[in-house]
Amino acid sequence: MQIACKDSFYYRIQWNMLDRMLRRGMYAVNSQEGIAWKRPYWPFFSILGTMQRQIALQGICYDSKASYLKGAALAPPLIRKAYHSASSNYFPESGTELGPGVFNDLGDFTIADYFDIEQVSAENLGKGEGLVSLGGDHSITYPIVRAFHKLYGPLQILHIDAHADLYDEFNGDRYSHACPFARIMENQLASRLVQVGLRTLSSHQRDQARKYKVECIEMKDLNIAQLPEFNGPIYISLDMDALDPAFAPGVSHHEPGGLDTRQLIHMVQKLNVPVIGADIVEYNPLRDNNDMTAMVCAKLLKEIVDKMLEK
Ligand SMILES: [Mn+2]
Repeated sequence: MQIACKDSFYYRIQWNMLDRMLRRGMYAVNSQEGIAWKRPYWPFFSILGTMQRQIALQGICYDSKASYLKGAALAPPLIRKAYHSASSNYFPESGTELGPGVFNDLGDFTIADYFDIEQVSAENLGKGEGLVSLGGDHSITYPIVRAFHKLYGPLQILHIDAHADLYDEFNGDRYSHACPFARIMENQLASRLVQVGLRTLSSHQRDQARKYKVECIEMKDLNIAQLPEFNGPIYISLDMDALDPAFAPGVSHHEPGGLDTRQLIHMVQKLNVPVIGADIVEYNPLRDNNDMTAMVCAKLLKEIVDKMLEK
């Protein structure tokens, strides 16, 4: 293993890994080939070192920044219920079983103040190999990404959504669910932002996308076989309204002409870089039919977690 130059993304990520490995009972030794990881003989640490890899999971029950309809705050327990439902199983399509033990499930957090989301996420970020957040309206992504940025530096972000969420302000609120990616780019929290599934770009948002050099892939131009390649670890922000309302009716903003579920799964499966975190947002149970959209969220959660554990 090579130690990358200081302040680089890989430098930060390697020291984060060092911390994790020490906690799991592994320790690092310097050798001529670089740093090698050893597991102590002491059986207790050996057992710890072979424990199942876990992804930290948090539910953010928050929809105060939703501009049109409330309800997304009710989503996290329903996505969990769908994930564990007897109607399916714990196997993503790769065939690796992802049972309940794959999560360090930290439960659902009721948020009083918007900025508490960063604190909660920062505390939970160290409790697994990556952190997945179940939302909540899309405003939660900005404070979550702030927490990631503190640990990893600027992130590459894959944002899948019908909307660019790049408004400088919306209805007088700079932290509206229509604004998180303007705040992320303005504060230089992302080294790259790729948006897929867009079909609602306003003139202002086109200007914002140009200003912040956002790579927008609109639905009208989408070629699912030719998506941008990333060159390092990424964070995925998945707004369920990226899907066509026919596939995910349980969202606040029905925007026709969207992705189908297969395209979205394909997009996740084809990623060939590590995924260090993700959020699944804007599921609104009050608009759902027979928990169909909860099951789509659970399916995507399974595929994303599979991808996170792949590398
Ligand atoms: Mn959206």
